[in-house]
Amino acid sequence: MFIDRAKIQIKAGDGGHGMSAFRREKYVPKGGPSGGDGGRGGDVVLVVDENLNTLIDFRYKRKFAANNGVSGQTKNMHGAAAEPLYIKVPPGTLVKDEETGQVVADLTENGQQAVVARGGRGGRGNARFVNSVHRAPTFAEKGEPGGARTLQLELKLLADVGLVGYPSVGKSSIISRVSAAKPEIAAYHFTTLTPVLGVVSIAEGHSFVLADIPGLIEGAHEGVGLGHDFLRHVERTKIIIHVLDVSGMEGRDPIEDYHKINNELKLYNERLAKRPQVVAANKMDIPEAQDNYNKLVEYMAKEGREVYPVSAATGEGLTQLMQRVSQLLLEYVEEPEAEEDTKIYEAKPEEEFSISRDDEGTFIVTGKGIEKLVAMTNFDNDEAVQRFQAIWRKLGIEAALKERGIQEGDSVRIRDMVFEFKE
Ligand SMILES: Nc1nc2c(ncn2[C@@H]2O[C@H](COP(=O)(O)OP(=O)(O)OP(=O)(O)O)[C@@H](O)[C@H]2O)c(=O)[nH]1
Ligand SMILES: [Mg+2]
Repeated sequence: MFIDRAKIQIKAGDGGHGMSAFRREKYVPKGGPSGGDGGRGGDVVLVVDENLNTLIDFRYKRKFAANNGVSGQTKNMHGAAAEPLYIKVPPGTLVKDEETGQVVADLTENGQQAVVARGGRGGRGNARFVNSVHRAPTFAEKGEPGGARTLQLELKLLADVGLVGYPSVGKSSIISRVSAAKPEIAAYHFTTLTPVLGVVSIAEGHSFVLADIPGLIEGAHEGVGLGHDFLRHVERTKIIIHVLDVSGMEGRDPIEDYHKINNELKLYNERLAKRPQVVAANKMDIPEAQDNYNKLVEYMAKEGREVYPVSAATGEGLTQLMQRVSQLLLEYVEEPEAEEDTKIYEAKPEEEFSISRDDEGTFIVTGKGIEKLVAMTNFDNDEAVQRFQAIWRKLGIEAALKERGIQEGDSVRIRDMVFEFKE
């Protein structure tokens, strides 16, 4: 089965902790502060590898974590930064944030990269907190936690050509004739449940990727049948082969089918309806087909569409059809991609804090800046706590809490830290 969606959990590395240390010098009882900074945590980076064409590997490995930065050392030695963790994805992978649904990256070109989680900054060592007032700070910052999120990966098949048509017109029979793909073929509708890709070789160095998708029926654009899920696979193809059953063995009129299917394409996406299309009149080996074919040729001449008589049963006409399609591909001029398709979305700027209360009356402070400060503060050290309080006042959190009526002794929670409010 073709897997084209995957969910992965990623975690960038935490920053290394800053060190708190003092120089030891002869004759100097307490030398200057000399704790080094921690190194940056590793980023998590997605990178396109053109040798991949499915997301199947993510079925077996779903969690990825980059290494943490190394902690700072004594003698002002900084900890090493961690290497980024690269995760390979196939071209055509659309990446969304699971929680917000926001598009994080649209990866199409070989080698293209997207940083999907940033490593945490290294904590600063105590040497960095020296100022005119504090000559010998004893505290250091902890490393910033690395970003973590769940990503939804979605692969739109990068097929050049799509086989489109009613169920049972012979789409799978055609792909199995012209490529090495071996999809199931049967006389009932919706035999094909997921798209199948095949490589069609025309001549040495000339090949294209053909996609066989489940049959479409009326209402497909709004989810009737199976087609809707797969129309997005056709979105990125350059040419459509519209397969019609001209044998009439199912009692339908091929010209009517043609209009119904094109209407579905149009309702799904106007651009899809404008894609170059060639008509394959299939099942020509059946005697009744000839009559319908003649009518079809006459009709399509007016429509300005090329029609190719083929039989997937005997193989007749398929070489000509594939050669023509290959020719059209060479002539194909890329449509300019809609701008939003290629944009890499930047993370939101850090928002302010907000205050809420839970059922027990605990004040809950949320906000990226303050949460980061809590994560990076070593609360075992009095000086670090003092620094925390100074920033906390500067951010206006204390004033905001008072405005909300906080009393001495009330609880305040930030992330997993709970403390008692004191003036
Ligand atoms: N006589 C004849 N039968 C054909 C030809 N092409 C396909 N068939 C038969 O038509 C039936 C449907 O063929 P499929 O290739 O499964 O059709 P499909 O369009 O892929 O159908 P779905 O996957 O259900 O959308 C099968 O019984 C095939 O053997 C042909 O050229 N001649
Ligand atoms: Mg099929």
